[in-house]
Amino acid sequence: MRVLILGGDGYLGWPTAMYLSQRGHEVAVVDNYFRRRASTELNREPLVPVPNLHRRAALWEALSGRRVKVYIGDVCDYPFLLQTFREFGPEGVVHYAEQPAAPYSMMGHKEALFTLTNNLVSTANVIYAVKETDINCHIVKLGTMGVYGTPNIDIEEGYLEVEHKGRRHKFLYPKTPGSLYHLTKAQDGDLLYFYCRIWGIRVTDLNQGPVYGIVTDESQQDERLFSIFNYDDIFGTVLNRFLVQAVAGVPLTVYGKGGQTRGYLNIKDTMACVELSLRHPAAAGEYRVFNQFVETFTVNDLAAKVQEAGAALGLKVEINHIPNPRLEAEEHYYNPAHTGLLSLGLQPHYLRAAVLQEMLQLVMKYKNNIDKNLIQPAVKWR
Ligand code: USQ
Repeated sequence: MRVLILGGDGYLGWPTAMYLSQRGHEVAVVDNYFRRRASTELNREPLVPVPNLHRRAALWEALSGRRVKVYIGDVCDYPFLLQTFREFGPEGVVHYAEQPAAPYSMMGHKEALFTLTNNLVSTANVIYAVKETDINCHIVKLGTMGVYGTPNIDIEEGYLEVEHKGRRHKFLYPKTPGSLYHLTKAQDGDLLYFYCRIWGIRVTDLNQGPVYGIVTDESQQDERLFSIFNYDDIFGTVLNRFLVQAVAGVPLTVYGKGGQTRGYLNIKDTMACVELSLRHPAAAGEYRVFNQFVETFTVNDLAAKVQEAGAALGLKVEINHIPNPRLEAEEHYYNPAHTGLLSLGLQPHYLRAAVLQEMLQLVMKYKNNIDKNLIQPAVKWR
């Protein structure tokens, strides 16, 4: 299949490119280097420096004999995007080209407007490019579990059947996002659902939980192929941060009570979920939603696991409850469905002690790169 990956330089984009390329798909990546620029501007460099996309594609080709095409440009620039679609002719497009960090979106007016504009205009451009070039091109958009918030009832996979005054109707599941970033993921989903109904486009929205992991089978062959791995307070996700904190000897930063529960997955499972979705496309006019995670944990569970795995490696890991910079429920009910991807054949990687120890050992190799100033949260929700 010919697959165009938008946001191909990011934490998920580049490993997805290699994963699909390794499996015989014809892959092209698009990126405007926003994430790299923002990391540099905010002095939040990733743990391991990685070469630019052209160089990574050349390295990958030397290693695998497979070519990944690189387009540098902005998905919000419609003429550029349309030209890329015309040239490459994708049968599937993976849309990762959004500003992905909740704290970034809550920094201030500039970052809020950037997040809103980038995430919605990019999605609208993808929809128009598909309509203009090939209405059957399947859009796989990365969503987030965070669109649902933490309601006091079970979370279904995308839709909720409601009975009201004796009649029944199926609606999109109500959305209660907890950051502006998460709100834009609710809004881009609404946009896609609208154009599924109006133009009959094919869409899969992958409502993903926080991802952890440093390497995939493809990237572990050469550190220059690693993902952009952030552990800072803005771009780092919780478990990745805890791994680095454990190695740096900084007490783990549990926000508030630590009862916040989310659905987690290994970066290797993200790759598999995206490929499964591409191989089993949504029908014409279908807005298909999968909840993309494999197991749920509280922040306290994660901290305890990292502490235990660290102890096995001789690391003394302390856990610190610090004031929560976010506004979120710190103890709540959480029971989301996640059967769609399993029924397509996903074979989950679970967060076992050995997996944690392997990740800690890898971080230990780069211990000297850790900047301890990047760990405490600097962005508050209000
Ligand atoms: N948390 C801590 N300590 C930390 C960092 C985070 O206690 O040092 C807590 C947060 O308060 C939150 C939970 O851990 O309750 C998850 O935080 P996170 O930073 O790992 O995840 P989040 O900001 O929600 O965003 C990440 C990705 C985003 C993705 C989302 C999935 O950055 O792109 O959409 O995970 S979800 O969380 O299900 O919405």
